Amino acid sequence: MEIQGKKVLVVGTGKSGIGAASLLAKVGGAPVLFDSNERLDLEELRVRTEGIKNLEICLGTVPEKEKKEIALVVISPGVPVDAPMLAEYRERNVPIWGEIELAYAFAKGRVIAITGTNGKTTTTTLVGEIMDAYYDSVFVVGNIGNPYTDAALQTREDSVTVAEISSFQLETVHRFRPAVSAILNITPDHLNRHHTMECYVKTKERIAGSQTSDEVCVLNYEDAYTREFGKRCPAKVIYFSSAHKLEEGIYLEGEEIVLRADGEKKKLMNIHEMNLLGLCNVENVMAAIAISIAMEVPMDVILKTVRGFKAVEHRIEFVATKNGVDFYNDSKGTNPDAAIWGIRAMNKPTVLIGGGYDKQSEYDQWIEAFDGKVKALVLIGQTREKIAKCAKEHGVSNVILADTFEEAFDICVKQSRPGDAVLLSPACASWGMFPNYEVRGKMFKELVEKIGV
Ligand code: UMA
Repeated sequence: MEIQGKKVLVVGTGKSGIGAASLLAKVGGAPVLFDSNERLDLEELRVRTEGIKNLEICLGTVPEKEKKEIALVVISPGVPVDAPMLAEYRERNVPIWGEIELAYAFAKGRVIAITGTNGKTTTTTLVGEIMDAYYDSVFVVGNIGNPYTDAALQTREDSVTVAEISSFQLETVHRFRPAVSAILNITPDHLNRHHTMECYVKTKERIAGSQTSDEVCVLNYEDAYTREFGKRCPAKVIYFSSAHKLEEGIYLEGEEIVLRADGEKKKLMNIHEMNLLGLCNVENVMAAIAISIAMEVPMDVILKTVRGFKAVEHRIEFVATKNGVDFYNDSKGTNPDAAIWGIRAMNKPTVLIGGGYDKQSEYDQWIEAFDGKVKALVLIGQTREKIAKCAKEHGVSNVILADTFEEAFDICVKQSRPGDAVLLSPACASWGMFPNYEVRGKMFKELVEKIGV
């Protein structure tokens, strides 16, 4: 689509909206930056968008005169594709793109796109490091926190862009066609946004929607949804598995990660050579190896990078030992499934902080995974009563409600004894108490640092 001289409505004034407006201005479009929150500070927004030429900004509503001139709408990930404000543009057949689609339309080189309910950030970061060890021009973008639109115009024909892609971003991709895609797993999450599990699964599958047999899709053989998708995926499928010996693909045999290709079996590495905890990370590493093989990176480069790779911040991250108690920050455990991996990785009596924003999740499986390890469950946020009720139904007796994050932390310190662990792994998003999970995790780490000072 020709953008030159066209008016483009960019919805959302967060990182993605500003990145999209900036790209559009650079390629000769006329961006109109809009946010439905009319209470935003316009002056502050003008400062944040200072370098963007001829930018119009509207808050609250788009003026009628402006609406008629809009030739394209670009939405931020936080804007649902069924948002009522988009209906009139859809009726007029104005295309609605996500910022990923926009960035892709102007980017060069090959793209690796990684999605999944859990493990995306760790896998994206690891793949980014592997690509960086072998290729000259590498960009790591997307849901990880760097909008793709910020990097798109810097990419070259020989660039590799490693993109963490959320289901929110996949609602609005159309021609987006990665050289290698990956779906790590699909478990219930964001059902308030996608409404049904079926809809959530279909949205995830869009990552490979434009791929052909010339491209590759890496899938988890142990996840019923992704295994099934492999049968009808348009790309060439490479499976990884933590429980089955595959005829072709990468799998775990005892403690060894094994590659089987063209009938030949090769041991790649022992899982104790990794600096990462838990079976979920073994899966992330297997996916990263499969992606890197598809990107033609030599095996010695791949394995050297995997061996040197450390945990991503906020994902089962060891913070410190204070007074004999180990503190772990798993703020990225923003849904029950992610938090299951968090508690499974603990091998000591654990005081656990849970609760936060209500995404209408069910907590039974998470609480079942406590497996007698949780000596106290300290709950915060919108979901605290719902989780407390569920925990009591599952026989967890020591459940304590706190009003603030600081209060929850103090309770954890009082409840723990030398030899215990304190784990922040809330099974909920941070929204409502914090702007994002990073701020929540950083506050946890600051509170740990202050113990005994
Ligand atoms: N807004 C509207 N109309 C709406 C909804 C929102 O105008 O209907 C406005 C809000 O008032 C706000 C702005 O949109 O001013 C926020 O946009 P956004 O929520 O898309 O936030 P960004 O700062 O652009 O961040 C987004 C991703 N946010 C979400 O998906 C909610 C970030 O993922 C991502 O890092 C960033 O783009 C860069 O690509 C965060 C996230 O929580 C980390 N992701 C979810 C997750 O990982 O579970 C999917």
